[in-house]
Amino acid sequence: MNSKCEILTLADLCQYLKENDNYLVLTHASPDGDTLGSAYALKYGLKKLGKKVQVICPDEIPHKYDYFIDDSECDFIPETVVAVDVADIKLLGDLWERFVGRIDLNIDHHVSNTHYAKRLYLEENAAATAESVYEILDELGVEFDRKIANALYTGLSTDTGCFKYANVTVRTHEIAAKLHALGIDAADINRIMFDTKSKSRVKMEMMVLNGAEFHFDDRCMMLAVTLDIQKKTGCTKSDMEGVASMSRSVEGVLVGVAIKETEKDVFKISLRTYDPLDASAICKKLGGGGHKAAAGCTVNGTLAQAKAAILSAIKQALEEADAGSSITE
Ligand SMILES: [Mn+2]
Repeated sequence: MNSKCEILTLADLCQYLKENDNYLVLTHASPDGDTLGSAYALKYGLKKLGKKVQVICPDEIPHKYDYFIDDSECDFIPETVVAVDVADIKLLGDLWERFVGRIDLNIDHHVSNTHYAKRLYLEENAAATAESVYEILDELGVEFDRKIANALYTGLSTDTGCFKYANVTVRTHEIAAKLHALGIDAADINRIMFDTKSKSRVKMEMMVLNGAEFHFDDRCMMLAVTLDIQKKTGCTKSDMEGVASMSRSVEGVLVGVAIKETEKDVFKISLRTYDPLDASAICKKLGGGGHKAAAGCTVNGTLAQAKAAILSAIKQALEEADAGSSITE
């Protein structure tokens, strides 16, 4: 935690954005709809105010986001570095060492934010960083257009599982309604984001579900996407998004776990939890973090060791939850 990190109000933030220029906007690695939608909406909005802005993503951007990505006019030397939807400097992936101590501003909504930037605008109750970016551009007096609206709607929709998750608030719907009014392609966006799968993804799901494990009276469902499965099905990094959410459809499951082998003996673990479990608290025990209902961590070792580590953290959380409920009953 950086004590020198200045916490900004919306007014401070807007002042800062007006006073500075030549922005470099960074997304997190393994980009999702929120980090990309927020970054590009911020870019298009600031450009309308006459600023120069370019976005850099540490990884290749999946083609499914093409409808709101425009990387033209990037010929300038960046001065002000902004990270959006990036809770920890290490989530910049291969770029993190280059930007350590050099992030001027961080706009985020993760409770686990590590305050690594010089300035932070953090709205922990926002369902998506895109909600904050909407408010910021509105406060700056930016005239919204369809391109901005498509980017922001993508952020809202993807971080809320198509407006289904517990993080959705009245404000989420209000902002979505305002974006709708700008003529966005909501149905097309949601089909691309939620209903369209590659054949490799379908094959991967079949293999992963075949090996599904249930623990703790079937309250925990665990799925593993090993390197072997990835090789056999040809699934890409973006094909592996949202595996943990597959647990949502299984009756009685309180915690869904997806274990992805990213390289030999390195496992990226994603958790989805339902009340009263706190995914961020469980992942924190293994050095990770995130949101209450969705979080992650990385474990090194064998697959068996990775499974044992996360199961032990979950077991403890379930025991604590059981103890808590017996007190209140
Ligand atoms: Mn987000």
